[in-house]
Amino acid sequence: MALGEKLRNAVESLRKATVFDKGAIKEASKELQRALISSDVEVKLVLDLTTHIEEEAMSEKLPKGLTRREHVLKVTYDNLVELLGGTAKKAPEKPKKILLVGLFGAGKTTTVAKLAKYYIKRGMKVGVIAADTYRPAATEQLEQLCGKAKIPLFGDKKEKNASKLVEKALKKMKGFDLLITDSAGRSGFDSGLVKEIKGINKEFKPDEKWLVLGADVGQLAKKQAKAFHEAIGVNGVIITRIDGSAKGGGALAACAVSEAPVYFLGTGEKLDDLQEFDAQRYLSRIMGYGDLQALLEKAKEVQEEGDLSPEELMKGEFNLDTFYKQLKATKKMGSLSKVSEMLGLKMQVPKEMLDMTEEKLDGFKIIMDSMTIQEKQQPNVLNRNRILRIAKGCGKKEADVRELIKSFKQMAGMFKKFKNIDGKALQKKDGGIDMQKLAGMFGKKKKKKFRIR
Ligand SMILES: Nc1nc2c(ncn2[C@@H]2O[C@H](COP(=O)(O)OP(=O)(O)O)[C@@H](O)[C@H]2O)c(=O)[nH]1
Ligand SMILES: [Mg+2]
Repeated sequence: MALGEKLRNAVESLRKATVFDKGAIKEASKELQRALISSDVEVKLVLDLTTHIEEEAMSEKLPKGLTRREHVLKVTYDNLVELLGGTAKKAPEKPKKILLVGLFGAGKTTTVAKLAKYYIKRGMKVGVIAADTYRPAATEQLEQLCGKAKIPLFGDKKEKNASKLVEKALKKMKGFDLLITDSAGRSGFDSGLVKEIKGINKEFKPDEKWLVLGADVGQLAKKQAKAFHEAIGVNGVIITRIDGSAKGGGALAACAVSEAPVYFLGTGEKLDDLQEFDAQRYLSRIMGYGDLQALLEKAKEVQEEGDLSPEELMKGEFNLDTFYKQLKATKKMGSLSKVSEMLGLKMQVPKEMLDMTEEKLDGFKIIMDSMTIQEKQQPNVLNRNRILRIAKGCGKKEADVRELIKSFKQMAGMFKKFKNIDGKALQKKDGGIDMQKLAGMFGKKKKKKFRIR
């Protein structure tokens, strides 16, 4: 199972949970530990991470505007982002010379061609140097990859000395914005390799020295990053085969602790299978969570709302909060159907609302938890963008959110009529309607006021 799926499963139980007590969080944290350890993330890092999450998740005070559920999810997400590299440095936009190094089979040669295409797409004139003189077929492999994409290449199959080859290449390859050099690997890090890449480094003088790692190295990435860094001063990392490896998490976390910025991920064998890496985007994508993004957006909107005064917000009077409280209160008294009959209101209340189940009400609550205060107080701000964000945030469908809004509007229409009688007098402290009072009033007036025309 790939990292994404494991993390998704682990967090899924958190997403679905309705209680967020210590036990539930401990349980989820254990699942997260299993997912990360089986992704080959170093055990110490995993334990640190889950301790953090547990502590923060149970914090006494919730951040403004977030429910406990949202808070726990956000804490988990933030900590995972940190583990996998945080908001690390972005790959340079206009590098001049890139040298790729790494062991056999890491994905260097493929990545040289991928990178060339990537920068060509960004308007640069890119050339490639085939400096793997160790493996006879290496130049041919690069020729094939570059041929397809018409990428200019310098190779010399007869030259056995890598630094001499680079020297020749630099004389030939003039007028390029960017040159990318491929280099040979070994099955393990050894002195022959060090000598060779040091030679290339001296001749080529690259500003960018990037280590290519296959995701399957897992936590060993740390050791490799250290060794290559000591040899030539690596300043970037590319992790390939993230698509097929179960150990991608371990490799990413290891690079994060080594403070080696991961610039790109290789996600397949084709030249376009190269992605800029950003821990935040990566996580929200692999975990399948549009809703994490939605959550962050909500947190932002809540912050912006911080400037609105509560009085201003309360102007709406009948809002989603009061709507929910009323429904809840009415439910307590028995079915809405019965209550409205008692009030002589039955014909006025839409059928869907009469049949409102406890379950539906709970669903409404979950949707409302994903709304900001302003959205609940002034539902007219709910445009399509917000509706989509809310739906993602609570894992419901857009139609569910719209249903809540529709029911609310229907009730609001009725509420206007209540108000015409004496709405204020009926409002209880908790925002609900004083049903007894209302019933009393309707006892006298119901026939006249609410006759069906
Ligand atoms: N699935 C997948 N395969 C890759 C990726 N990058 C490289 N490969 C494959 O890995 C193998 C080794 O790649 P190569 O570029 O020759 O590695 P090198 O020895 O470091 O030059 C080749 O079969 C590539 O097609 C990737 O991101 N995903
Ligand atoms: Mg190669």
